[in-house]
Amino acid sequence: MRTHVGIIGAGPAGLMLAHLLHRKGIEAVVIECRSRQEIEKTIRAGVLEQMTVDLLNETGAGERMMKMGMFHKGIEIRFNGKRHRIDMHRLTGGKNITVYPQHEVLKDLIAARVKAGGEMFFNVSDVRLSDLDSSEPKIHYQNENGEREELICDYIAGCDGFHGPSRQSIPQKIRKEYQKTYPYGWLGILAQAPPSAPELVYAHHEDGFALLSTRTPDIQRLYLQVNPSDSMNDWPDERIWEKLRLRLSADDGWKLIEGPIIQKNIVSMRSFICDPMQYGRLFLAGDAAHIVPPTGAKGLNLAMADVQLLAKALHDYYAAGETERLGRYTAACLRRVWKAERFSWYMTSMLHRHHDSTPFDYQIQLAELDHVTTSKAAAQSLAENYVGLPLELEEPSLSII
Ligand code: RFL
Ligand code: PHB
Repeated sequence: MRTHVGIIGAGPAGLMLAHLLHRKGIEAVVIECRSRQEIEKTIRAGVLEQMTVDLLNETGAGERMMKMGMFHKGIEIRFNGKRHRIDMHRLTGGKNITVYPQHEVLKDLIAARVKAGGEMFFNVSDVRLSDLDSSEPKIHYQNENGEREELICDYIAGCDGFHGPSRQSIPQKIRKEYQKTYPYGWLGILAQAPPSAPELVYAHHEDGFALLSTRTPDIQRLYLQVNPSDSMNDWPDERIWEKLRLRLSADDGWKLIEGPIIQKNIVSMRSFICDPMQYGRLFLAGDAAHIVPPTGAKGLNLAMADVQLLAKALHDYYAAGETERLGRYTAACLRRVWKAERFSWYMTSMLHRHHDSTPFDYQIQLAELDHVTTSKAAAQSLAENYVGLPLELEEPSLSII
């Protein structure tokens, strides 16, 4: 089989890339190791930046999001029993965030791909990449019937997440990897209960971090800081509610609305960057190239930003034989990715409880929380990062603030 762009992975990065390429008349084949059904029900991200929302709308995939999504103009930061609202809309000149679950975005993008008649193969296995530094890079895999396939491409997009084979296909001596693992995990739950608050609440408490998010008018999404080595057996439902009540408590009598827990899992927290994001004719996008801890709500949004740049660069090549933008892909992505890494690390450090921190460190952390909730400049910086930094397609020759 032959195609222009072989895409490994049907997550946000792979599916959005296929969608953008189709709209530019560039042929692509998507291969995915999981089933469509599994992809469409895996619970992950919830927060979309304005730029992601605009991209879905501009490319005709935003209709359900505009009906079902929840548009938030601010977030709340809670600590020492006090509630502080960051008015992102006002602080950023009118930008919002949208809460719309990742698996719903994936349903919309899969539906768009099916409608476009684009090729997409689920349940593949044993995926390998070869000839990356030639003009005919190849993807070898086993299809869902157990037959070996070879996909000959002009370019390969490695959109296969953190554990996929694409990044590992870049020779180790060329890859520089930066990483940080955090000494805590997040226990995430879905609870059948109406929203306890109109906006997201990020709570710092001496006992640990908690986050109140939402999904639908009847379902809440909540997270708790836990030990990364904890298992679900350590967290019976009653213990989860007890900790959520404690960590989200406020002096003004605010009440957490509780309900049956319908899903729960624990994820680890890490920051990771692979530089370069390109080798020969392989281009990495999304979690395959970089991971952020979820506190800044940036992972899916970064994946969407990468593939916008990649689609534009591939369009330059197919429309005009121009490869300059493909050559600048790593630099263009990583400049913004590092800023999102910084912000995600900042939110994580500011909001979690570090059990080995000294009393001095802890007071500094509280001072940071106090500063960001009382200084307009600090709140504005948080807001502009949270709603998403602009996607700079060109390198500025002169920066003026
Ligand atoms: P994905 O979503 O991991 O998709 C990769 C796809 O590749 C497939 N794959 C393979 N396919 C073929 N062959 C192989 N050998 C393959 N190996 C893997 C996988 O099955 C999968 O379908 O990566 P992508 O597209 O880069 O998207 C990244 C996002 O999924 C991720 O960054 C976000 O979920 C992160 N994230 C959040 N991001 C946000 O922007 N806003 C949020 O509010 C937010 N909240 C979160 C999050 C991630 C979380 N977890 C679970 C880590 C909250 C949580 C709890
Ligand atoms: C979510 O709703 O899943 C969510 C919200 C905010 C975050 C991370 C995840 O920072």
